[in-house]
Amino acid sequence: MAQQSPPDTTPRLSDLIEPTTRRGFLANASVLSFAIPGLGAAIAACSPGDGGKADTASTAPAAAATGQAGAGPTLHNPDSRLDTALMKGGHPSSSGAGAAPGNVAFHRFDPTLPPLGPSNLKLHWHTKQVPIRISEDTVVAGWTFEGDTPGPIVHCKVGDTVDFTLTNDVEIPHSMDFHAAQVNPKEAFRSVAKGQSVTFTFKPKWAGAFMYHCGTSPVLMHIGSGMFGAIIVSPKEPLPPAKEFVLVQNELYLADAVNGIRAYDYQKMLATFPDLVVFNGRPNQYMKDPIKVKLGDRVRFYVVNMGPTHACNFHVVGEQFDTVYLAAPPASAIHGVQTWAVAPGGGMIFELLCDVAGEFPFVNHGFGHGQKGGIGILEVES
Ligand SMILES: [Cu+2]
Repeated sequence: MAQQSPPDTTPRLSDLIEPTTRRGFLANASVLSFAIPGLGAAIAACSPGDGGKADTASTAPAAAATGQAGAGPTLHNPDSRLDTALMKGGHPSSSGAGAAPGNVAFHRFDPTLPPLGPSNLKLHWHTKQVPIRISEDTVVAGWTFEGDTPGPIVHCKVGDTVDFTLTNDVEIPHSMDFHAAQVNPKEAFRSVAKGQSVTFTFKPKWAGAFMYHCGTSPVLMHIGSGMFGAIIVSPKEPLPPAKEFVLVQNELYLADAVNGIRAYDYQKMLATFPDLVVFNGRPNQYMKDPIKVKLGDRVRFYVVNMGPTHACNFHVVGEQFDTVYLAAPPASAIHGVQTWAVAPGGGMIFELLCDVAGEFPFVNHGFGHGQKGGIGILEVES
């Protein structure tokens, strides 16, 4: 496919993922900021009233097209004029999170479901580009909500009011899509440019374990670069008491390290062959630091699969789920389950009674993926 010449200052995805050029780009991107040269102007050029999206599209090959031989420029979400795919010069990669990786500390992502808050939940989040240490030897260039991947765990109940504002602090347009919401997506889930905010309100109608994510085009890139998390909606009538944990699975597709930081690799995302498959953003983190409960506890796992592409075939070695809620609890329960696949973009609730002490691995039983980091330990202490 014929490639257009890149503009003078704005990096394109196809350039950024080519190692030599990416190195050059990273060298140019100051360690003091995540600024991507030219993108500010590009966003401004794409803003509403700039003369029409057709012009923008004609000069900006959609990022996805760069990864698909023979595909022409494609608007993935033409109703959202600020979408990344419409930015002049094409789509950036997640490179540019240019802090010194040695200073980035690892932290275990706490899987504990936070307690319910007020029935009128007000959230004001910011998008941030930050380096995240996901293991001893790997720092990724994260695109995040609130500075981590996954983003914060939200916990509310059916009928609560969630009043949400997203402010975009970075050059790249972003947005928010809550799967627990029933709203007009063109309005509520629209992309916002740097310095702008979007606010919307919703009342979850159904209980369950839901995904949230950035829906800016190309969605694959934004989910694949870490912009996601879980919103847990409890039913009005509480479920039986349990130790409750949230496990978010996602795949990571990473470029080679440049200056100690690995960017997410969009071409690899398209190829769907992940480097890592992880729970709560970090490979094997609950192997080293297990999730601990007591003998006799009921454990409830809210398993939400961010994908972006593969299933989470959830299983606990040495245990059986006495209850799995396929959809809204409590009506959707099935019983006596060994393994169940949670689809990308989906969530399910898995319960077991810890009536045997020991160390129980919880895994993605699609073991090609379990082996890549989708495994942890549930430790039942007597
Ligand atoms: Cu985004």
